Amino acid sequence: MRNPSDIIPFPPSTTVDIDYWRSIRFLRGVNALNQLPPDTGREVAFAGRSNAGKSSAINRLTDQRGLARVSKTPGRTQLLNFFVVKPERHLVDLPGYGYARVPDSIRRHWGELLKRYLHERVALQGLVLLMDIRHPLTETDRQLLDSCAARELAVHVLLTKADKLSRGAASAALAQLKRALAATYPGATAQLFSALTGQGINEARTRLHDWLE
Ligand SMILES: Nc1nc2c(ncn2[C@@H]2O[C@H](COP(=O)(O)OP(=O)(O)OP(=O)(O)O)[C@@H](O)[C@H]2O)c(=O)[nH]1
Ligand SMILES: [Mg+2]
Repeated sequence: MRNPSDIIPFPPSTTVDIDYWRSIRFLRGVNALNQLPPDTGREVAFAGRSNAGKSSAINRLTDQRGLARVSKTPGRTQLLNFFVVKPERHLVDLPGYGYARVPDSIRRHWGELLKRYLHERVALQGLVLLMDIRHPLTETDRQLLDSCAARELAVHVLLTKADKLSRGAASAALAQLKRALAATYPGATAQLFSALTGQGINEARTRLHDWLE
């Protein structure tokens, strides 16, 4: 028989000092593979459709308002933006996909850059895939998940803008997504997130910290 004193609690991310997140700094924007920082250490990338809330999530997670640029205009993040957590530890804000008004030539350039980064980057430990809770698991999301599955890259989904739905509807959307992931991408995990209210921030930080450290 187990008794409560047998249970060793898993240390929550709140044990990680807030300064760990606040000290994160912008390194540089990259628009060609030869501009990437050396492929050493560990990094975590943020991906998702344009406007899904990648930059907002990075700002919230790092507790820094203006670290990543947020815009009402989709397609704002046009580079692989690298942030330094500490030496040999990076976060990467990837250009959003699925934005119609980007010229074809530029879209192809980003598509190729993104694909090669995801396939070849050795330092990449995990992908945070952001999906607007009102439009989850689009065709492009699935393509990205397929790329990750092909190299057995760990994926954690943030269902963003959870504040846009009632609690009940948000929970239902999460349950539905988890069922869909279990069927096609077992191993991928998912949670609710809101950059507006801070919902899900500790859970997301715990995952990031596990990957980085
Ligand atoms: N209500 C609400 N709005 C959000 C949330 N996160 C982001 N937004 C809004 O959604 C819009 C897009 O956010 P961004 O963080 O710039 O999205 P992105 O994924 O970085 O977009 P790209 O850089 O274009 O790929 C902005 O108007 C944000 O204010 C959220 O959790 N709740
Ligand atoms: Mg952005």
